[in-house]
Amino acid sequence: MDTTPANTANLLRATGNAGIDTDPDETREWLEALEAVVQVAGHDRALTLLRLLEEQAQQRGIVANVPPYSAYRNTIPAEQEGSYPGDLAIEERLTSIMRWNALAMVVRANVAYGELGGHIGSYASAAEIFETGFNHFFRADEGRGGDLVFFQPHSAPGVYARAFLEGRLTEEHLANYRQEVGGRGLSSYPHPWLMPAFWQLPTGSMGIGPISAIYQARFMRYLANRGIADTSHRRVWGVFGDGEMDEPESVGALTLAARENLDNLTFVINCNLQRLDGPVRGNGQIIQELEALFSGAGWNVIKVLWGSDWDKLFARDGTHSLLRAFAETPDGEYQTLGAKDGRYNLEHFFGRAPELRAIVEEMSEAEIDALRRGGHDLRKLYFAFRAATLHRGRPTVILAKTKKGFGMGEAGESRMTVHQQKKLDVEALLRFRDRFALPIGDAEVAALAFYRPGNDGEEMRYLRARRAALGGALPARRRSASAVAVPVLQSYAQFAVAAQGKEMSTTMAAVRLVSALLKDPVLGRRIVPIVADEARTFGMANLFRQIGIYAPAGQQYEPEDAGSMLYYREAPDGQLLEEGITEAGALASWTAAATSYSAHGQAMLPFYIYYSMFGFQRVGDLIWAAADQRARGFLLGATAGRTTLGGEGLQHQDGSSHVMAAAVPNCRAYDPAFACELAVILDHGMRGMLERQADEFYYITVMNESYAQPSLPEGAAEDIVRGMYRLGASGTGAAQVRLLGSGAILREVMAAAEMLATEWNVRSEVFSVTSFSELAREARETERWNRFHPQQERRRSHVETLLAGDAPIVAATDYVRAYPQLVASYLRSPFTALGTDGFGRSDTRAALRSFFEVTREHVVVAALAALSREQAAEAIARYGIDTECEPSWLR
Ligand SMILES: Cc1ncc(C[n+]2csc(CCOP(=O)(O)OP(=O)(O)O)c2C)c(N)n1
Repeated sequence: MDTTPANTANLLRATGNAGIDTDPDETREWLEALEAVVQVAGHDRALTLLRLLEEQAQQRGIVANVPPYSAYRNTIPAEQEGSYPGDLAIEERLTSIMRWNALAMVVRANVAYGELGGHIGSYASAAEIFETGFNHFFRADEGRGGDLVFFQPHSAPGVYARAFLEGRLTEEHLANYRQEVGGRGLSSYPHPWLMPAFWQLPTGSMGIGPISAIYQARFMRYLANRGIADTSHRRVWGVFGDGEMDEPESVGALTLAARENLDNLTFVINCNLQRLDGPVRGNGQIIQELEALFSGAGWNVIKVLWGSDWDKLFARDGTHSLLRAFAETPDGEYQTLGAKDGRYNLEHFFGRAPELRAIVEEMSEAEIDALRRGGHDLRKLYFAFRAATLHRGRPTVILAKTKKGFGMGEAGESRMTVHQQKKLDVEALLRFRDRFALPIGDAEVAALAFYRPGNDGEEMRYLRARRAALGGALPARRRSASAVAVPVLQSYAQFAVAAQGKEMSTTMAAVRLVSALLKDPVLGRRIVPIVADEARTFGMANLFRQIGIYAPAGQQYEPEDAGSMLYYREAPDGQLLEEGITEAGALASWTAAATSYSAHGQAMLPFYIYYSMFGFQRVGDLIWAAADQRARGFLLGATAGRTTLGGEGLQHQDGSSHVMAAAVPNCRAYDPAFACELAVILDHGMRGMLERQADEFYYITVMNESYAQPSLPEGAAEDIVRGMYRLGASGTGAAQVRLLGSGAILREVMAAAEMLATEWNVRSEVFSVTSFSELAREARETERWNRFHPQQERRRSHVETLLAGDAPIVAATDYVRAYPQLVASYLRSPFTALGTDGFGRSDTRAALRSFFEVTREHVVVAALAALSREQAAEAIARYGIDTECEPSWLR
């Protein structure tokens, strides 16, 4: 090693430590001493000395201010690479074919329709990364469950291009890219809902992929530690964009992955230095920033920055001039260099200093132009992937430096606008063909013909052999798992279905139901209770002891409450996932468990119980992705409603989640008032998801208000599931008014019915609405059927059947009015909705219900207002209702 002062100064500059060496001669002595130790006693001895020195320096209070990243070069030195196990020439040719078909797919769709969108530049930058995975690492099912790969969403055309070559997709499929409506089309991004036998993991919303990959890898370990499935040979791969890493979800769970030693997880970040509008870090270096971030979070970091042809340049560079120049080049400039030709690079990069120019003295401009970044070098990528799979104890991130739009030349390579580039003229296509030496004629290029080499040719044989060696095709999605028997309701839910007026809250009932199900010999071990630091809040502390908290490292401390009955028990086979304060993490965990039937062939039943306000509103996009992924499980929103949580105030009181849940097509949402309703819904949901393999999930809100619970009315179960059942009537004769009550406000409505009968001589019928969204869904379907079948006998929806006739309807809920109004347009009668529009606030339940005008008195006034103005005026006066105050949503 060159230890001259000039060189050490260069090295310090290259690593961001310029100007700190005040005594170069002394520096040299130290460096020579180190060099001598390495020569004589070896690496280990040198390392020991360095550690001891560091320890002593720290004792002396000397703390080094070392940049949290390494020099701007490949982590794996060329001499450690070894021999390549594949055929590089064939793989290069295959990669070029993938590139062409992916590009043709996008350009075709846009030539034909001009409005379908799609991306060329991203896959162009990621092709070698994908192909390295496909040819050497991504293991498919093999009957034991394969790897799970989160693909960068807008690089989907590359995955389709490969599936086309593999014979899994036809030319017709490719021609129908982004035209899904007529069938036989291909989704824009990975969408299991729309391509259920193909895509496993939805990644279209940036940030969801990275956090989901981490919790998926964690869930694999959970399954293994609990003895449910052997996942030891399986990995989770995630190919993500460098721009995508700015999403909070992308980085929010990195430390969990390191803390739980997830060496079954590899991220490959495609660092093409660009995102959509421009550079990811024009004035900085995203790769160095990501290295600092990931290594700080405890990950193993492998940088793949320079291709093999740079190795000889580094070998010639005795003065670290390359590293120095790299360190001084911001990403914005790398992008410009990437967009320009060899001459420009010679002048503007190598021309910066004589020693830099000397390194490339013998090279032509064309050779300089052909220098590749590491992420486009199959060989460099292979050794990085391999090192990741061999690394033990920590997850690995591979930071692969690429060029956005690689190979697109002037039509896109490293251009600011490349992300939006969807059309290429014939000249550009021909240049692309030539650039990658594709055996496609001019006419075929102009026609954007897809290319598949002969079935018996070298490429196709290689492609098939590689995938056969890796267990088959990927991605491929399993659609079902063995059914899990659900116990009969009476065996575990008697306390709820025959409650006989016993007081409890529905949250308490939910916890009791789950606790009882946990004891079921078949289903019990498949239940995955999940909390985000709210187990005590929801009365679940008994589960700590009963089933244990999942902690792969066990419990290496004596818990403070060790002597108590319900002590905080952590165990490697703990069943409860205690996620801490991360709703996003908890939801990602829930999704991993809720899709385990598909990803692992093991049906699990997750119950994630959380503050309902921090669900659909806070992590709604993760819920949307779970829906896309055909999740099966329960989300328990506690606490229901805007007035039930009393003192908690504005940001905690939920009056809107049911409106959002109603818009998720496969989410079945309920707001039950009674424990018996809850039990029936739970039973129905479990049977659907676990026995009938229905791709739906349940959102159920439960509340913390304790009151007398009735037994399940005879024959009500079916209607409870459909969304509404008749509770009874007050007064005699035909009802003059129908009262609908839901969730926390049902009891106010029941009381109002009594008041109407006794105080106003008005007969009313009362209905418990367990789900306005389910009622609306069926009513919508019925309405549509009737519209399209005008000459057939009219059908009636459930809500229409129960609410036939003209008597006015008053519906009251603890949610915003838009929730009950979901059904209003399907009914003939006048419909008044009472709800909790506006910001929540702290106060008692009674005060809040009065504020939002959902008390029994308000229900009475609303009912009377629909019947008789005089009586309404009288009731307003009698109940002292302030009619001149501002409405709740303006206060
Ligand atoms: C949550 C979210 N926000 C915005 C987008 C739109 N979008 C799609 S790709 C993209 C840029 C991605 O950049 P990067 O991650 O660097 O990947 P590249 O395409 O450069 O490889 C954006 C903003 C999205 N898909 N998801």
